[in-house]
Amino acid sequence: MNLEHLKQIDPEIYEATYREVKREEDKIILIASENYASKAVLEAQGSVFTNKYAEGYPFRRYYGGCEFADIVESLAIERAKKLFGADHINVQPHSGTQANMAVFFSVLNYGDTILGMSLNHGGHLSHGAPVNFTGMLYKTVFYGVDRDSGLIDMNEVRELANKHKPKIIIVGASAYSRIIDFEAFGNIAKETGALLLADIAHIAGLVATGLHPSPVPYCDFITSTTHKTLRGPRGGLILCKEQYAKVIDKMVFPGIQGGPLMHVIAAKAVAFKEALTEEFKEYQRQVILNSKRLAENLKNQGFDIISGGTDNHLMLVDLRRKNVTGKDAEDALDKAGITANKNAIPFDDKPASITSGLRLGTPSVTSRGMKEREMDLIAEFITDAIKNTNNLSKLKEISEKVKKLGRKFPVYNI
Ligand code: DSN
Repeated sequence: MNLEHLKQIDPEIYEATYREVKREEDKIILIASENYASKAVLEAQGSVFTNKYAEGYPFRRYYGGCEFADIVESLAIERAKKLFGADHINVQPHSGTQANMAVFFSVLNYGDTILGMSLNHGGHLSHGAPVNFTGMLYKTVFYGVDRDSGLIDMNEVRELANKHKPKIIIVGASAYSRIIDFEAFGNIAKETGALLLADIAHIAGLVATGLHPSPVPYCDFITSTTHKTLRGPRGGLILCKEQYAKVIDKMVFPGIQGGPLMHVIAAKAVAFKEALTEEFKEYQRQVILNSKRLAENLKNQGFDIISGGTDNHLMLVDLRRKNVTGKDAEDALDKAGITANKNAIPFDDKPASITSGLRLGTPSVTSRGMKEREMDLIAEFITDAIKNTNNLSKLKEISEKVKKLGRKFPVYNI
C-alpha cells in the first residue's frame, strides 16, 4: 500500500491511516457488515475519478468530458446485471440507506404505511425505525421473529399485511442468521396488494453466488450495499423491475443526490468483476462454512445462538446464560484483540447501549484465508475472553495469541 505522498503532505492523516491498516491486520475482525476490499478495489476508489463530475447517466450527462466515466458506469451496470439478473440497475446510491430512500421517495407519499422487520429483532434503521427518516415520514408497522424458534414469523407478517395494508413491505435484516423466504414474502405482497422491497445489504455476496435464494423473481425493488459480503467499496445499489427504471433513476439523480461518486462506481465495477469469478463463489462457500463452524464451537462452549445456528455469514449470540452483557463482551473482546459488536437480541430487556447479545460474522476472517481450523481457535479466544471480562492480564494474553494468528494471514502486506 503506497502512502508516500500522504506521509509527506499530511503526517497526521498518514499516521491514522497507517495505524488503521495495522489495526485491521493485527485484530480479528468479526463485525458481520465489514470486509477487506481488494487492492484493485482500493486503487479504483483512490483513483482520479474522484475529480470528475458526471451528473446524469451514461451517455446522458450534464457535464463534458464524461467519456471515461461512461465506460466505468456502463461496466458497473453490465456486471451487476450479470451478477443479479435484474431488469434494471442503478449503481449511483452513495449508501444502502440512500438506496432505500430512493425507493421510498419513488413510490410512497408522506404518511403511507410501511411494514418492515423490527430493528430489535434484527431489522435495519432505514426500515422504519423512529429515529430514522422512514420512521418520521411514514406510518410504520413491524414484524419480528418467533420467540421460540428465532425465525421470522411469517404468520405475523401475513396478519400485519392484511390488517394494515402497507403500501410497501420491506424484507431484509442486519442481524438474522437464517435463509429468508423471499417467495413467501412475494406471495404475501401479492395477496395484500403491497409493493415488495428486499434489502439484501448483508447477504448480497451470497445471493450473487447462488448460495442464498435470490429475491429478484419476487420483488419490485432490491437494494444493497456493496461493501459487506460483496467485498466492494462502501456504497449502495438498486435493482428494480423495468417498469420502475425511470422513476428510480430520476429519484436517485436529481431527486436525492447530485454528482455520482465516480471513483466509488469504478471500484464497484471492479468488485462486481471479482464477484463474477469462481474464486469468489468459493470464498462465499467458505464464509458460510466458517460461520457454521464458529457457531457450533460456541454452542459446544455453552453459548446460546439465536435460532440455534446459522445458514449465512453471521450469528447472533445470546449472552444471558453467561451473565455477561453485550457491552461488556464487546469491551472484553476488544481488549483481547477481537473486534465485534454488541447487538440487541429479539425480546431483549436491555437498552441498545448495553444489550444481551453479540453479533459475529465471518466475511473478514474468510477474506484473510482463514478456515475451520482458525474458527476453532477463534471460538476458544472468544470463550476465554468472555470468561475473563475483568481479568486484564488474561485478556492481554489472548490478544498476543490473536496477533500471532493474524500475522499468519496478512491482508495488505504493508
Ligand atoms: N450498520 C450496518 C450493519 O452493521 O449491519 C447496516 O447498515
